[in-house]
Amino acid sequence: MTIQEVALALVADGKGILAMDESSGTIEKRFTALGVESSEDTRWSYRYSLVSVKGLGQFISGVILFDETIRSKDKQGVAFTELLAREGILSGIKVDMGAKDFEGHPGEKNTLGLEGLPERLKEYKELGASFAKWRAVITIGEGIPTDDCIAANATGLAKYGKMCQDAGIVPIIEPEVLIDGDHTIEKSFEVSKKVQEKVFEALNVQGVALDGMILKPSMVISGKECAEQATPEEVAAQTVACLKATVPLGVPGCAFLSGGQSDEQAASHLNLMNKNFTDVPFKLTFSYGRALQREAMAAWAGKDENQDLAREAVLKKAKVYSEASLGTL
Ligand code: 5MM
Repeated sequence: MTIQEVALALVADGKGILAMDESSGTIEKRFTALGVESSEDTRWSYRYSLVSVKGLGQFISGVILFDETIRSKDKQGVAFTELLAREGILSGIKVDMGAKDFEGHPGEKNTLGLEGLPERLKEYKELGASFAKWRAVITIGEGIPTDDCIAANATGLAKYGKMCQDAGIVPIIEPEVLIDGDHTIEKSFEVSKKVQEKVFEALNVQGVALDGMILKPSMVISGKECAEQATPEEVAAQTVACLKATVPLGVPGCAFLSGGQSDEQAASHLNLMNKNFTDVPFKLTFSYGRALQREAMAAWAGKDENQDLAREAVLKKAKVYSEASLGTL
């Protein structure tokens, strides 16, 4: 498949992406919250359940894996990527090395991982990856984000994007504006718009082909601690307005992250966008991590015998978000 075909397939009607690319630290945090130890065995048990769901391919176009998982196999020696392929699901890989403290800029992060990336991409392609993901993190707070932080993260995303396309891999470009803080939805709009504009400027400078990439944005939403929370209709309207103002023609689609929203919010916001705005020139779908996995992980609860419960839970959630991506929920 060409990168253009992969990008289109990722945002095919009624389909979205399952993000299960938690780094070692993040998966440990999630397991610990359930009282489960994070070991190679427990991670395998949980993640095996997610890649072996019969019927998942009806709702999920691609799954983002972590380095450990893209190398994993089932008990018969079949690679996880092959199990996914049998369901018609594309495999993706997280390639950033994490958001690190941005020197000289207290409270801000810059995502690293460009060093040696072309070699890693080559290996991941051989392992079955057709797309990749890199997440940049922007925090809203007193005097932040700074222009320096936005520029550094936009450049990182764009350089990663170009390296991916040169390797025949579709880059998912993820500039996450965090929901943490007491900012208003207006502030979220202002920052998201600026960040997305700078990201597309940087993508242009690096020569990233717009039809061979997917944007993974956060929604325009009130900060978690904001006293006055915007309504779901406002979130949908502001998010669509922001993307229409920043996403150039040619980008096949945007696949949102859930970013700490509840499952219900993640479903209703996406549904309202697709129901109320039918003139958007690109697809609006999901690339959820927590909103797809929360119930599945709780159902699994560290026990192999609960794998079927995890499978049922993730399938159920995938169907809900699939309907939301069509605006028919
Ligand atoms: C699944 O988590 C991904 C990796 O995060 P870390 O590098 O922090 O371990 C993360 O990038 C995820 O893909 C996105 O944030 C979307 O997940 P949510 O939970 O926000 O929908």
